[in-house]
Amino acid sequence: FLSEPKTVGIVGCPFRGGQLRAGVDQGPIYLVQAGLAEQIEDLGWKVKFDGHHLFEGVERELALSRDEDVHGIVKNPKLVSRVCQAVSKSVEEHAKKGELPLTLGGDHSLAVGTVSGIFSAYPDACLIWCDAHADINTVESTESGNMHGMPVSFLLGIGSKLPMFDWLRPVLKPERMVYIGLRDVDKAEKTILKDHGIKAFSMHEVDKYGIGKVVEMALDHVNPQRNLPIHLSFDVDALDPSVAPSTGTPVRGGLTFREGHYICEAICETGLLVGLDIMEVNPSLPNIHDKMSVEQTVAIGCSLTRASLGRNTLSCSGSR
Ligand code: B3U
Ligand code: MN
Ligand code: MN
Repeated sequence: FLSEPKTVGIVGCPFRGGQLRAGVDQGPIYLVQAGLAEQIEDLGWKVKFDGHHLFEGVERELALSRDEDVHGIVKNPKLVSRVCQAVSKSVEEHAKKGELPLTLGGDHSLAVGTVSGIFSAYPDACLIWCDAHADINTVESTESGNMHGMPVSFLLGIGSKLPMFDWLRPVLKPERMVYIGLRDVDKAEKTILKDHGIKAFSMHEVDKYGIGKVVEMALDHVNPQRNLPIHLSFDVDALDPSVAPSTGTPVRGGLTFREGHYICEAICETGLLVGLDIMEVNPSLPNIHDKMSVEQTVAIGCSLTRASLGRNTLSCSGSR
């Protein structure tokens, strides 16, 4: 699916409007500062990166948004919509040029943009969502009102539509996606998953079958012939907090370092990866003084990316 020379387009998204904690907007800046672009080049890719997205007026709007940008209990819907529309366009443009868009978050509400952008370029794509959370709350079911807990329902077109998301087509079908790593799913989300028959491999299945079998079963579900383009949306909180501590909503009992990397390597090996998100790296958590945690989490964001793009030719022989 990708053109030669193989090119990654970095879409840096310093955005935090889908949740309440400050700092997650610094994630992409830290990842790039850690040398991510050079690391990808070292793997033999051409890298396009002309600076992080400038979401103009975001800070001002976040300050205002407390009273003005709300829809019921949903927080910042206008802002999230505007940012996601810009991200969608940028991801779609990269994808249509045969480049692989790598989106650096930022909070996971951004995936409304990344996934819609990828599916505009590749309507038959499938989605692998690695996360502790299902992020599938609807406008009706959300208890927090935080949009990073809702992107999947928006992409599927379930729940009531918000007027500011007029631009968004429900590009995703329930059978075209699969989760890995779930362990903190709201009651209402469980009902949604069940009602829509969405396949999920929670940590229980990772323990039961091992990560190798889980990834194989996940791919068998969304990509049985191994011929469809894959988008991987990786929330670093899928990993155990001992591995990736600097994230806004850590949940214990997560993926080990190797399990997380194995998922990326196995997807890389298919040669079908067309889009990648590395989300929810928050360098100002758990606290600003905890430098080791931040370095460790940023380093993991980089190494998951390398694993997805072919850490070395031994572990990745994908040719497409
Ligand atoms: N399901 C909860 C919690 C949550 C979802 N995603 C994250 N946290 N990171 C919610 O707010 O919708
Ligand atoms: Mn998430
Ligand atoms: Mn999460």
